[in-house]
Formats: sequence, C-alpha cells, structure tokens
Amino acid sequence: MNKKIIIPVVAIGIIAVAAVIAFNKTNQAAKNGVAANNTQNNNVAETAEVVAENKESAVKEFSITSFYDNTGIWFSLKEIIVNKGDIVRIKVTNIKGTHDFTLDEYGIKKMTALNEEVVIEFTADRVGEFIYYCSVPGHRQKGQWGTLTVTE
Ligand SMILES: [Cu+2]
Repeated sequence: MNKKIIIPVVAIGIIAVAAVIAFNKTNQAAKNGVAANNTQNNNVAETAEVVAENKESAVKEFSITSFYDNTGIWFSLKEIIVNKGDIVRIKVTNIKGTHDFTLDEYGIKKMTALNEEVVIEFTADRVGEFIYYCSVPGHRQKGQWGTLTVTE
C-alpha cells in the first residue's frame, strides 16, 4: 500500500473508534437517566401508598381477663380479628392466678400482675393466624390461648 491510501484509512479508523466510544457514553447516560426516573417514580408511588394506609388504619381495642376456674385456665376472649395495618390495643386484666400475655410472632411477652390492667399495643403488620397464650408452664395446655387473625 502506498502512503496516500494508508493515511485516510487510519483516519477513518480513528473516527470510527471515537464514534463508537461517544455513542456508548451517550447510551449509558440515557440508561442512567431512565433508571433514575424509575427510582424517583417508585418512591413517589410508595409514599402515596403509605399515606393511604395511614388513613385506613384504625385502632381496634379489646379487653381480656385472665383467670382460672375448675374447668381450666383461660383468656376471656378466644378470638381477635383485625385488618392489616390496624393498631391493636389489648387490655389484659388478670383477675385470678399468675399469668402473662405472649404473642411470639409480634415479639410480645408481658406479665400481667393481679388486678392490674396491662395495655398491649402493636400494629398488625403481619397477615395470618397467630396464637396468643400464657407462657406460664401448663397454662396454654389447659386452655389459656386464643387466635389473632390479621386479614389483608
Ligand atoms: Cu396463665
């Protein structure tokens, strides 16, 4: 090859490489831009959802007594049903014996001293059926438990 041909070929090669690099950079920037926009939109959507949930969440209050009789050991309330997101307030009064209130899935375990109202409060953020019970040995087996149902 003579020099007259080689120089233009090299020049075209350099221009081609430069064009590819420039195109890739532009493309990457565009992709990043789209990703950033998506993230932003997701955040806006999540915020709106939380506001909507807060508006719906209600305080659901229940009163329970703990006691024993000649048939067993009991919570006076065997079933609690709430909606997801509700604030659940359970007032437990132990009127006979030694008891606590335990709800493992929500990390709750509270002693209930005799004749004192103990207030247990939590947000029902987990859907499902959960057993609340007294963890004093033998009490759950003798009947001191109930079902918390959290529906979607
Ligand atoms: Cu008990």
